[in-house]
Amino acid sequence: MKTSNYRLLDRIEDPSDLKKLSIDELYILSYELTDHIKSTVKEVGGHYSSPLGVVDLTLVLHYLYDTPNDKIVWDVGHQAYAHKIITGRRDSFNTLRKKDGISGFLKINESKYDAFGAGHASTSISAALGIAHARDENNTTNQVVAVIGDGALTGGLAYEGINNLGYHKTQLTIILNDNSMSISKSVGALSKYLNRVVTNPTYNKLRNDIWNISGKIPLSKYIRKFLRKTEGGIKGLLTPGILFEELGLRYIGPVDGHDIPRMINTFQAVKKMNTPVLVHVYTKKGKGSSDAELDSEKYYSVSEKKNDNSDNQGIDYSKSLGLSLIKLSENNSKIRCITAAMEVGTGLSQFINKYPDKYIDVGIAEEHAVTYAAGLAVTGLQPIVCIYSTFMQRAFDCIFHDVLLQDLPVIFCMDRSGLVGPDGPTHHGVFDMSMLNILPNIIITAPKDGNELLDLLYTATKLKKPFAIRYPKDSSGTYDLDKTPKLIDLGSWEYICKNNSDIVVLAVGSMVQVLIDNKDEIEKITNSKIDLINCRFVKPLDIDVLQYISNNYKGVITIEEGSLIGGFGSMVKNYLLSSRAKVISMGIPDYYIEHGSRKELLNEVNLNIEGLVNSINKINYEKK
Ligand SMILES: Cc1ncc(C[n+]2csc(CCOP(=O)(O)OP(=O)(O)O)c2C)c(N)n1
Repeated sequence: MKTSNYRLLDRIEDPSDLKKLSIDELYILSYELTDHIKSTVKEVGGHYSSPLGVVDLTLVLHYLYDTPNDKIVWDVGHQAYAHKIITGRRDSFNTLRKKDGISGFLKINESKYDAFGAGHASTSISAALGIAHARDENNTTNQVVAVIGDGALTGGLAYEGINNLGYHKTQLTIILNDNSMSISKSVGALSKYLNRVVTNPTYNKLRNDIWNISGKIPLSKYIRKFLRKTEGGIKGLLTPGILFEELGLRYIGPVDGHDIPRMINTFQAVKKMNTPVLVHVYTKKGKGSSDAELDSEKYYSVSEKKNDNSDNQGIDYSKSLGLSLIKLSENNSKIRCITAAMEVGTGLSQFINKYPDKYIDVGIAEEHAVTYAAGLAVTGLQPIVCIYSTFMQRAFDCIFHDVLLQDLPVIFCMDRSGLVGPDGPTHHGVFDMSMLNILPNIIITAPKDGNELLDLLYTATKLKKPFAIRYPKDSSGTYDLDKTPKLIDLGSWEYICKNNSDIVVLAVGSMVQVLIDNKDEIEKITNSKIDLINCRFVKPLDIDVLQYISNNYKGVITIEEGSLIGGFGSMVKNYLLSSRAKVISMGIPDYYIEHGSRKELLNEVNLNIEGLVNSINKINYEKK
């Protein structure tokens, strides 16, 4: 289709440039945008199949709506690459997700066209309704549009928004971007419904026929009314529209999300409606990339192209978790695994193949995942919620009310704990320890490697207590496939090295390996010997060891990949208040860490050799 080196895309500085284009030119632009996204993301890494699926929809929205005066609120924001490119970020698009580059999601301080920040799912309808109500109060007339995927529509927050919208009616257009996929296959009763309406030719044909007949033949108004009612009845039987209509929204669709003229016609009509409308658009995830169209799950995101093999570090923690679950399930029929739409990311794929009946994907529904697990636990089953640290935040009250208050043995495997890198502040898992620390009944742990992850998981299944295990997005170091799991004493820390030095480092999880790898160098630079303890239990603390530390060390350094406020270090400091030891805590400071590579971000917050050297020097200085 592309015939010259000259790109239309290079003339698009902002959405006003779109409005001059013909339909044919919009199609050419769609092709160029697709090409630009494909080549850039393959180079720098990022989301792939989701952004490709909405290029046409994005063009139509910016072509018809008067952005940024009209507000487009994208859900999650991982799909909004075309939006970024045509709203002034074409030339910076190759800095996507890089330190000091543009974000992979949406940010109100990145562009006036990003009407609302995103990263976590299912927020768009609530945010858009807030914006719409404020508009009404100000008596302005701009349009508000929320774009939400069928995956994000599995989240409870979206229904809370719809419920509120249908009751307090106002102009708000919800575009349901339906590609039948979340990251994996979309789950739930609603996605079945949506699938039926998109693929059900009978209903679509019937509806068209009824309108054609009633429009063309000079019928009496009674017959027309009857036909309309009939259509309503048929629609009610066969489509999900009735669900939305009963909730107070007009349902329009389904509309082919790659048919630009049809979408333009539809949205021109929708723009005139002064009520809440849901436009059901069906799109092809990965559109324009044959690989991603065939397997959108595999091409959900792609990694940055590397010139060396530095990322080849063996198996990561997610994979270690999956293998550990398979191993433990061989002798434990009570294990049930729960994911909130993160099957691949949490390393469950192999487990699911082996134990399809011991696994459930509840959709993007973290609150439900936790309370559902509590329900399983109360019957004697052994639920394991495999969840990203950052997404677990949504379920805070469910953890408190449904699990901990009833002391139910739910196990939380919290992947992506710590700094995740390019996904940035919405995805860093830095608050889980602080969040859980304040709650009674929970055991919080962090393994130093894959083998210890297996042992902690095994211990959790034996203890039958609420139990959280946190681990980073990183290589898990050692994971022995044929290792026999062993019990770890509750609250016990492990001395990794003891030189009878007067400085001890208390390291949590990912930080233990950093110390093991760099201890010699650090000791050389600081001219000091240090002892090192693997603090695999964050709660309860190892009181015996702490008492020993209190009596025997002059300096204590705590180091964790988590928030300093309320984290491990703060608990240790609290315990050692009356000790003569000087305590320095290293961790994530009290601000939101932006995106960048994991290494760059760890350096930014001094969780590195230099930071440790500085801490040791400080202690040595005070000792003098
Ligand atoms: C609260 C929350 N849980 C999980 C995720 C991870 N996540 C990002 S996108 C996505 C799937 C979204 O599917 P859909 O809304 O249908 O958009 P699509 O990618 O199919 O275009 C998931 C599960 C998230 N961003 N937020």
